[in-house]
Amino acid sequence: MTRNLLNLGWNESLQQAFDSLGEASLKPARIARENRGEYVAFDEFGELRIRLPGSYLAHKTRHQWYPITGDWVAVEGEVIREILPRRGVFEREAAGNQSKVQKIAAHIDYAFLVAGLDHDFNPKRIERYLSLASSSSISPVIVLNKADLCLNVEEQLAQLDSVAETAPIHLVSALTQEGLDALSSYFQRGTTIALLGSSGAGKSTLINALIGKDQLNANAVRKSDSRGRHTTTWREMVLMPQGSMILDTPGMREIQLLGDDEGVKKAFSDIDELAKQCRFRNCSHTSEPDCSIIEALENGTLESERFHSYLKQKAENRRKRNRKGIVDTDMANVLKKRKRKLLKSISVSKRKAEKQRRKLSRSVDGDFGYK
Ligand SMILES: Nc1nc2c(ncn2[C@@H]2O[C@H](COP(=O)(O)OP(=O)(O)OP(=O)(O)O)[C@@H](O)[C@H]2O)c(=O)[nH]1
Ligand SMILES: [Mg+2]
Ligand SMILES: [Zn+2]
Repeated sequence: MTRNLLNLGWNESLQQAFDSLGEASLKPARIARENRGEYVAFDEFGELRIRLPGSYLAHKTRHQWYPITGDWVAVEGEVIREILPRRGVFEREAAGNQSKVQKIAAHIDYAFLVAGLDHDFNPKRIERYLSLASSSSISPVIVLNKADLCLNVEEQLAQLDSVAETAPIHLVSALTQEGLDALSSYFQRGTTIALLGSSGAGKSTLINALIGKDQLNANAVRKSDSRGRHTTTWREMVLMPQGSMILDTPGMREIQLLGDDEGVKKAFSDIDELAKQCRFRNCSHTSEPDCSIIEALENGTLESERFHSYLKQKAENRRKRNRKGIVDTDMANVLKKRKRKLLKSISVSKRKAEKQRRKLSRSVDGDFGYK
């Protein structure tokens, strides 16, 4: 095992799996990024571009598996021949389909759940990320970023009491570098760390601070609500100077976390439970008698802020659904118009051509007439 391979996360069990392939022409490589059907990978000599064999691409549906970021593969030249057995797979529910899981990355040791201590701070969301990350053999670590912006850290930390038992919590600032030293214990040679968290939490900034140069793009958040701009658009693994790998991921869109009313129900299960106890099934929780939500709001068991964000999320979903409808009909109209225009231009050019032809034949006749 060479030093370089060890830095990439190569280990004894991968070596054994690789040896059992028994092909002298194969070499191990680790996938750092997918790029339009190609893969950017690292091997012991550096970066290389690899791809799936042609036969594979021709029969897409026949194959059950595809390489994902973080995968170890056996390559022959530039062609991927095998994917080595995976461990530490990070997966999540596929967008819009709760019953399907989508594999995001493989061979992950730690998942850093990055949350900004600005307006974006949301303990429920952290819990949800935690449940995503702790489904496999990955150790979750909560990284509360932007400590420099937060005056009431104690208050925020108190809200995380319930999750503190399942994951260590680190307070950092990617901007001032405060608290970054404590993270270095995770960066031992050969470990792979994936960063998760909403857009604008500062994942890319944090990686840049950790590797000590601006390798990844970062972008300002909206001032009004600290929402990010989805700056990172692909998953990308970077080699750290200490000999470990770090994976930057795009902030998941709210729609993927709480994409539909099912998602809202999951994230706000307490409110959902309460609503079930209202006298009326279609209770609007505004003025109805025997409304358990109004009751809970009054006696303080339900925080009005939480109920507010529940309503906001539901309204947001409704708006998204509507907008989709409008966009769809808009698109249909545009297409119709375009088609009409196209037909018109065809008939115009046909007419023009006919005119041209007649003119031409006339002038040719004329020519003959002169001779
Ligand atoms: N004050 C302060 N700002 C920070 C800190 N970390 C990041 N930021 C800022 O937060 C903004 C968003 O940072 P990014 O690193 O782009 O966030 P991201 O999580 O990678 O976002 P996506 O790529 O969209 O998922 C940038 O303007 C950063 O400068 C911090 O510790 N303190
Ligand atoms: Mg980013
Ligand atoms: Zn009610």
